[in-house]
Amino acid sequence: MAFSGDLLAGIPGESKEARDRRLAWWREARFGMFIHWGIYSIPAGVWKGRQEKGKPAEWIMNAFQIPDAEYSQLAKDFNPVQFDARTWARLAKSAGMKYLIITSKHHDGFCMFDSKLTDYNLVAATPFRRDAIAELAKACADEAIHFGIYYSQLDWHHATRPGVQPRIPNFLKYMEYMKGQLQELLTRYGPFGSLFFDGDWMPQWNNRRGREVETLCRRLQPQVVINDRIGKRPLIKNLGALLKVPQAVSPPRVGDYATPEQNIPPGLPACDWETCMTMNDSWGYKSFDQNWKSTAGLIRNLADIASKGGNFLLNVGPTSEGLIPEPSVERLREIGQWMEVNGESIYGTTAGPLQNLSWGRTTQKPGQIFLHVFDWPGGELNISGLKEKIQSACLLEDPQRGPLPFTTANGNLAIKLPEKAPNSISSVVVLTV
Ligand code: H79
Repeated sequence: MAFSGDLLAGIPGESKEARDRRLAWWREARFGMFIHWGIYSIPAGVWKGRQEKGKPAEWIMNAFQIPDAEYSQLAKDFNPVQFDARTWARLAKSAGMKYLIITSKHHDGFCMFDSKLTDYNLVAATPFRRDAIAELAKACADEAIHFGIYYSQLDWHHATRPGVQPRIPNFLKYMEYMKGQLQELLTRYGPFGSLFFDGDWMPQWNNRRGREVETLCRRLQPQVVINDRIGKRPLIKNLGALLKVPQAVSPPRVGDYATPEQNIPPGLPACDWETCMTMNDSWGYKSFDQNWKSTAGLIRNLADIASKGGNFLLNVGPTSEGLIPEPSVERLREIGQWMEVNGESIYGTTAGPLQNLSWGRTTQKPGQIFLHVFDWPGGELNISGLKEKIQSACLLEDPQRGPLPFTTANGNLAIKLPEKAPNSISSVVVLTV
């Protein structure tokens, strides 16, 4: 496809109605699992006795400037015999996650699927000899979880050295390789929910090349949802990931949705977006990183993100044995318990009518407003600024959904609450309007 003129988000020429239909499941989902898994899970952040404290585990090749000829030997030791795709898909499901995205190829260039275009893959180069992408695609289909893959266009296996901004010789040939691999993925593994590209900051990437790859992907799977890193984002969005500080979110130039990384936007974005985030400080498994976020923090992040109309893609980094670390499993189970009771305040909601609240967050659906109360006031919750006329109020934690008494006066809503918070992390009051 020839490239000309302004780039718009989504598919050029696609109607709003068609786009809304295509993204409907994704907007409804609100919560997904990210999986960073590759041969970097063997060193797990330690190389020749030295711990890498700054960069995440999947960046070890770059962190220690390991030559590809040396790094690629890790494949011979990759044998995750404990890997069970069904267990991972069920764990995501039990956490209340509706989609799952796994690394098919990270920056190191190692392919986690049975690619015919390189032997540097899980089936040809490891004693494991199984196709993890195929097994997960099947498990997700069985568990009714939307399946997606991460694909890094940055590739140190093809670059001259594992740089932050590497150069890939003969880039046109590499483009054909990438497109060939995406063709393999999009034709052999069933329907994909979404595609997560990464590495758009590399000097050789640009919007025209992004459009070219996007066009191929959409020709093969017209319904697929694609992230903004298929295009070339402005530098500031990359810096947000690096500094982990909130960055304003703006509509993608190419692709369907924006991807703040390790941060939640400060305001209310006017486009589809998804925050991806780690539970500790690394995406890939890092043996010594115990800086785990609390379950409360993660649940409040989910509510915060939903209150601004975004999705939460929460990461796990399985070990080289094929196991999701216990601290992650524990948090996912606890989030699942909260979602079991309070999920309707998250799924299918849009950004809340009230923003910048001191005590919590709000989300909404037609006819309902959800008040996510983080700091329980005890006795009474006072809210001003709601335009809607309130018909009733109750707590999602209350199985009987008994009505909470409330009064309205001068645009102020006062809801009578039990003294003690029903949930110490976030108790949700649902208002019928
Ligand atoms: O896969 C995970 C990370 O490995 C990957 N994205 C998530 C999902 C990631 N790698 N790096 N980063 C995220 C942030 C890095 C930003 C930088 Fe830059 C790229 C720092 C240096 C190069 C952009 C360009 C900011 C400064 C220059």
